[in-house]
Amino acid sequence: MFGFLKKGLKKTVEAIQSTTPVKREKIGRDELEDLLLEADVSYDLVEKIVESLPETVKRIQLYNTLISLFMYSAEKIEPHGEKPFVELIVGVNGAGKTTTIAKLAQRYKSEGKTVLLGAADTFRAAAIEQLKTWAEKIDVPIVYTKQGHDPSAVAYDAINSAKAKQIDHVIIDTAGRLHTQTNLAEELKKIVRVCGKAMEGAPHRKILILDGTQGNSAINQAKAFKEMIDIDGIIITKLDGTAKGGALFSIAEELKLPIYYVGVGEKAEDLIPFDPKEFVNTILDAIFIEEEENAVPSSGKTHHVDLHSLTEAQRARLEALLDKDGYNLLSKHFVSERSSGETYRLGINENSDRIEVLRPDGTVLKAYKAEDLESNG
Ligand SMILES: Nc1nc2c(ncn2[C@@H]2O[C@H](COP(=O)(O)OP(=O)(O)OP(=O)(O)O)[C@@H](O)[C@H]2O)c(=O)[nH]1
Ligand SMILES: [Mg+2]
Repeated sequence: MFGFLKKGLKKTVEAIQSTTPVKREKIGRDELEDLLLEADVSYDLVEKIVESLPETVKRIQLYNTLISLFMYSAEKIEPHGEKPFVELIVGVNGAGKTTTIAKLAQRYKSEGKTVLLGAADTFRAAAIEQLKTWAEKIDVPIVYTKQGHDPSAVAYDAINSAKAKQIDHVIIDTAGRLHTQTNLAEELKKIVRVCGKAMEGAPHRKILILDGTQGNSAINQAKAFKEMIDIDGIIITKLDGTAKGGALFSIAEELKLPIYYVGVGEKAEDLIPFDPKEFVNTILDAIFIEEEENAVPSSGKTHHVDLHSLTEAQRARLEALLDKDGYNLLSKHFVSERSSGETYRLGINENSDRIEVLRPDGTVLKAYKAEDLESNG
């Protein structure tokens, strides 16, 4: 598995190494800034990242900062209960929707699950044909209709057919573009509604497919889809063909959505579950000589809470304290103030053993004692 993502990130790693040809134990902040920009991490996020780091940065420090950007990747929706588990696939033209559907189907099949596809991109005849070809190739049933017919009807029939046959997974393709954006929004909303009529709770996951070669420019597009229908998570395609892998940091941070998988090629097996740790370590391996290191575990006592390795309960407690004071926890390193919309850095003061909300100039806005995270009240 590890080599697989490494292959997908080859171009991104090369871009980083062109900026930083020699691996080292520590890296200067300016150089770090350059290489993050080179990997297509958005400018704003690069600023936030380096702001939270010392003049010279060690691997573990950068690891902790980068990994915290993926905190939303922990929230996964898995199949449970009634069959089928319905997934609706959306995204702009050419993002890789149809190919990704084939990859997902292949994956579920290899896990011993049954799959049915719904060809609800009825806008283009070629789209239906393309999905049919994939269905034949990986040998799964497909529900489709003629070009121009109602895509919601396809979704409805696909779910009902799967219910009757006790099929585990339904994956529904959709059009990336219609005559207008409003048409597209209305159509997607209708498909979602109709899925819910065919089966309560469906679609269980609404997945947005983003073209990785677009880097950061995919973010605005993603926001548009998020407004149309409530997206649950993202799959990023074509990571193999781009040096813009760093955009995943900005995508995760901006959209606050989990990244389920990444596409690393055109074949049905070229889809890998996104593992934030592996992703961050692959990037760090291009910069640092040190071997993979994980966050230092907290001692478990109230003495010294390491912000980077808070337990679930501690994090929830910190979140509640911040919430009460008008802050939203964005990641382990950043909070935003609800009233002003300002973003502040979160840090641990090793001397006073307090967790602090810091202004850009380093002055303390608010502080929480480490032991407060241990109490229940
Ligand atoms: N290299 C590479 N190519 C990919 C990947 N995913 C998709 N593609 C290619 O991207 C192109 C577009 O993929 P499609 O799956 O047809 O995209 P789509 O979103 O369904 O497009 P429309 O149906 O036109 O909206 C195809 O040539 C795919 O082979 C990937 O992970 N890596
Ligand atoms: Mg398609």
